[in-house]
Amino acid sequence: MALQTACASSKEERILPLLSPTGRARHQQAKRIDSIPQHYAEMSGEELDQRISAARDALGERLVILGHHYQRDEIIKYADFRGDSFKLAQLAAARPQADYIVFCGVHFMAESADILSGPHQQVILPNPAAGCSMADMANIAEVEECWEMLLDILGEDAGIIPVTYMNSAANLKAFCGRNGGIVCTSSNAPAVVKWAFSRGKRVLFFPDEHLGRNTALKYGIPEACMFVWNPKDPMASNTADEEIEQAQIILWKGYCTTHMRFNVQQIEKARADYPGIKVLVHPECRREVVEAADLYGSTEYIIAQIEKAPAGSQWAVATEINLVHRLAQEHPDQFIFCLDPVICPCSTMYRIHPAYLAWVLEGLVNGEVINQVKVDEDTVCRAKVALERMLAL
Ligand code: CIZ
Repeated sequence: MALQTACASSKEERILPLLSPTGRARHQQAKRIDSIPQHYAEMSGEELDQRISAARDALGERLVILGHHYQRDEIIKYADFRGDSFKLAQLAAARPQADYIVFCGVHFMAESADILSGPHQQVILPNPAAGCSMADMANIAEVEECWEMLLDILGEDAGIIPVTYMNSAANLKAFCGRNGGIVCTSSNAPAVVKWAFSRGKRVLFFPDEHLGRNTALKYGIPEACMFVWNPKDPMASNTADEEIEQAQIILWKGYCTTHMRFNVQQIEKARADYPGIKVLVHPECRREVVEAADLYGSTEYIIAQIEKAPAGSQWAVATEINLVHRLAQEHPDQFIFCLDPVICPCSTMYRIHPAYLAWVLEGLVNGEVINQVKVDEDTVCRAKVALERMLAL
């Protein structure tokens, strides 16, 4: 896919001001409001169903509804397409006839769809409070501060390549675009890290420490050459100059609350209860969980493994519960369960309730765009640079 990359100033800017505590506060994530007209909140499931279906019919081809794999069934049933964040953003771009892209997922995903979609398309996130706790663990002020401190410690020929996970705000993708960096997904992280090391001496990987570590280990970097950067205590890194100098990869201390729930004891129990079972986990899980599993990979990889497995296969899966339940329903000839018996759904994905979907769709029918996600032009342009580097791999 060819992306437009002529930004206002194409020059890569590496030096950024070190932000004062007030500067940091100014750059904090804007609070996203979770509000809905009372009468929608009080509607029955049947009424919401009828209203959503009627609004979809009325909007026809002008509307595309995208549903992330982690969405609940009551939402997924309305999705024209299902996928991971990146696949959905690409699908949005491939539907130019749709004026409205209603993204049933979380905020960074709607931003990515806005970046990749056409200028005539409007992206809507039914509930703006559906953020991603991991994405919110890195904000632009903290990343700029970290960058500046690393350059101070390592000097101007530090050779650091910033790599941001798809699960990050648009302004962090733009940061990578203007600092020689790149975006990765959980599917292509190994190829992205290889690309980064072909251009620089070190990688700054954010916001997921675990995806970064698991990918670096696969690439052959030992744990001793990794440094964990704590954005909540950046000054602590000032006393770690030597460790930073020796580090090949600097891992941002961020994590996915859902994938952090899985542990090795659960794997041992699954194997004891069901001898021969295959354990399939997501790379956002901790290192020891990934190492103890039979297979690991992105959401799309997990789905592909189960889709191609023969009847009678048994799987203990470590990822979001809605996806695991749906896989079990769609493959009744296989035995599939979630490795954590008491897991809750991803709480931010869960904020997309049918009441919000009905509200925004009826708004569109009445000519009102509610809860639009719009990324400013300069950010779009620079984020596309980082995305284009990834797409070229
Ligand atoms: O990017 C996504 O959609 C997520 C949350 C994970 C994955 O592995 O695809």
